[in-house]
Amino acid sequence: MKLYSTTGAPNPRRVKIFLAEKEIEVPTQEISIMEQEHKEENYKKISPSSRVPALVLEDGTVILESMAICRYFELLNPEPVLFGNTELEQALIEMQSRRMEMELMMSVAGTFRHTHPAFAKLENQIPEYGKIMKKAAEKRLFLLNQELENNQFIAGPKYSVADITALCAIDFCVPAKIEISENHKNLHRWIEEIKQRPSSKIM
Ligand SMILES: N[C@@H](CCC(=O)N[C@@H](CS)C(=O)NCC(=O)O)C(=O)O
Repeated sequence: MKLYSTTGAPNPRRVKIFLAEKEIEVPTQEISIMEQEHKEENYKKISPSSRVPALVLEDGTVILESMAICRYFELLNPEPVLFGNTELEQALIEMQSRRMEMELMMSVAGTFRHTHPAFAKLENQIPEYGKIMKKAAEKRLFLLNQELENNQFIAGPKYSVADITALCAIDFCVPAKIEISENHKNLHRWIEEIKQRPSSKIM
């Protein structure tokens, strides 16, 4: 089994944090996005759309998509449960995971991809689109702060995979140059708490 991953990139980071929370060790191969290794023919045989992460199993089966990889490990190694136990927990975690990915992570990543000079060689940058994405990210952070008023974690009283996605999106605000307002007290409380977990140090 081998995990193809890029240090610092938010999607592979989600998988690495998930694995750390479960204390699972998987041999990992670094793929440099900046050196465009993900666009080389050998890697495209694994991930035809040139995306990381990718998990290759012993029999050669490839699992793409961070959440599909995480779900695979959740089933192989259920404890600690990160996708929820009861029907309701699972539904709420799925709901928040999708919202954190599609509404927060996508807008932060869109800002970075379309505005960061280092990404100009990899993206057909449209700075106006980058600005729209930045506004969307700021709006979503405002809403997240409200949602955390009555919730310890992103999907309720338990740490879950939704917290992992939110953390990776929020940390990626730094290179994307999106500031998290000091007024977002609930969000800062959550960040402080999540940062105490050893897994959050993984990049
Ligand atoms: N939905 C995919 C997204 C994967 C993705 O976009 N990964 C980024 C790194 S965070 C990537 O491979 N970027 C390469 C590129 O943009 O050329 C997942 O969850 O794994």
